[in-house]
Amino acid sequence: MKALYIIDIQNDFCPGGALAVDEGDQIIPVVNRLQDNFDLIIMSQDWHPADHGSFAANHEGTNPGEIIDLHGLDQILWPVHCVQGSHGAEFVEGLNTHKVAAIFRKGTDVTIDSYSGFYDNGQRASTGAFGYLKELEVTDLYLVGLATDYCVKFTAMDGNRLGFNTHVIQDACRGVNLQPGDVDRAIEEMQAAGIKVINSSQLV
Ligand code: VGL
Ligand code: ZN
Repeated sequence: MKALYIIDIQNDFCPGGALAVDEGDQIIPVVNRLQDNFDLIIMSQDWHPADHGSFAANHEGTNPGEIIDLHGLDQILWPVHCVQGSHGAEFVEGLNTHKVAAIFRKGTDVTIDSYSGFYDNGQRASTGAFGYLKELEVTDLYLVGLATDYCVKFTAMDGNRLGFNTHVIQDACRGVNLQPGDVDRAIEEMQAAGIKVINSSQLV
């Protein structure tokens, strides 16, 4: 059984949003087309309380992009984004969500960030996605969405470690590139771990 996991295709990660990813909106037609290949589709949603510890605005004298120690973990500070109930946290309007069976929210604990759609950055709390996919006997995991060098990469690394035959569909992802080359390095890191980085044309 194979599953498609759509990562964080939310307004704040698209052009005009608070943490806009370059060309983030361009993956939407690709992701919509891809969905025909899957009988099981799930999504993640970055879903932060307004006082979340990953927001620079919540740490006096800091700016987005700086790294702080957040309860023992290195934390990159971000602009305020994907606040629970806000427009920025909503899925992008053009994204087809009719076939989506479940949505897993992450980043809800103010004390820790959560890039992966499986576990928080301390690998402590689970989103529930692993148990859900396991129960449905999913063996093959396909990932698309935003952002390649953060949430897609962390979800792929966890999925791979959890034993799924993990694929990242590269042309259905875009990255932040906080430092030039971050996306290329993320792709290399995923491939080195045994994750298959493919193109959507290899599916359809
Ligand atoms: C993400 C930074 C902060 C992502 C989420 O979805 O890749 N990146 N929160
Ligand atoms: Zn976030």
